[in-house]
Amino acid sequence: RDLEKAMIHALDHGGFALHYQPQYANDGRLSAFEALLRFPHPVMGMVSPARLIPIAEESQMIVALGTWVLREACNQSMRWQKAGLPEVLIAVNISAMQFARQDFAHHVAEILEETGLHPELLELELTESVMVKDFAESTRQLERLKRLGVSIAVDDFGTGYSSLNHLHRLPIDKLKIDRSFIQALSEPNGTLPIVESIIAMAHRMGMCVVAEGVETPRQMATLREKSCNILQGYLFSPPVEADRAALFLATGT
Ligand code: G
Ligand code: G
Ligand code: MN
Ligand code: NA
Repeated sequence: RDLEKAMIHALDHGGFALHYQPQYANDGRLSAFEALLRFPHPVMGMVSPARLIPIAEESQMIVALGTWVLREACNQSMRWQKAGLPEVLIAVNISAMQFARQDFAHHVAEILEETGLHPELLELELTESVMVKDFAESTRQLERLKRLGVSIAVDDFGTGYSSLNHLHRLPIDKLKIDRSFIQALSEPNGTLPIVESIIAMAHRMGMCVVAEGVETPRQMATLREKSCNILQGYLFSPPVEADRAALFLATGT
């Protein structure tokens, strides 16, 4: 495949990039950045990670690419710190195949050590299905990660098959409500009851809640009123380059 070849080349030649989308606390303060993979292809234009990740998983390239993403996100965070900017949490998406590897936690530890990033400043985003696939093994993996001091977020929450019975036994810090629930928030017979329930449940379990895909002031107002902890979406900012992100950091907004 042409795209696969281009990706292998890009991995060796600095052809990938990360963009950063800000997340804001309920009070409006900048709370984190989610790192998102970008592949500017000379002919195909920007290729979406939704296409890249499956190709990388099929070809085993995902391990090398995932390593690059983690290391680059950690290095970027350190560059911001060294430029005198305030510390900020950085969230990195982890694919099923990365998480399934026995040595994944060890690998994260190595990257933290190599880059010098404090583990408290790193968050790993995993989907529900990834977490509950092999429940016993996932539990061990998550516990190893928690021992390092990194935090764990469930990405696209509400769209998977996971039973709550499984989820409540895992060491999870945050639920990210899938954007499909946020988009239908204000519709008649919409998702407000579901979103309210997720927030209440998460809080009772001591978890923090992030709303993904917030696009309108009305969604923002509702989510704030319902005590959703963190908001992310185009209303605030799309994913941006590191230099733009630094400006957000400098002002705290
Ligand atoms: O950024 P965008 O909306 O195009 O992302 C599309 C999908 O790709 C999202 O589900 C997102 O979680 C995923 N994605 C983006 N960057 C990464 C990455 O670095 N690693 C993994 N595994 N998935 C990513
Ligand atoms: O699956 P995940 O939550 O990791 O997907 C993140 C992707 O969602 C980002 O790559 C970004 O491009 C996209 N995204 C971020 N904010 C919004 C939004 O407000 N609306 C929509 N439709 N997509 C968004
Ligand atoms: Mn995500
Ligand atoms: Na995702």
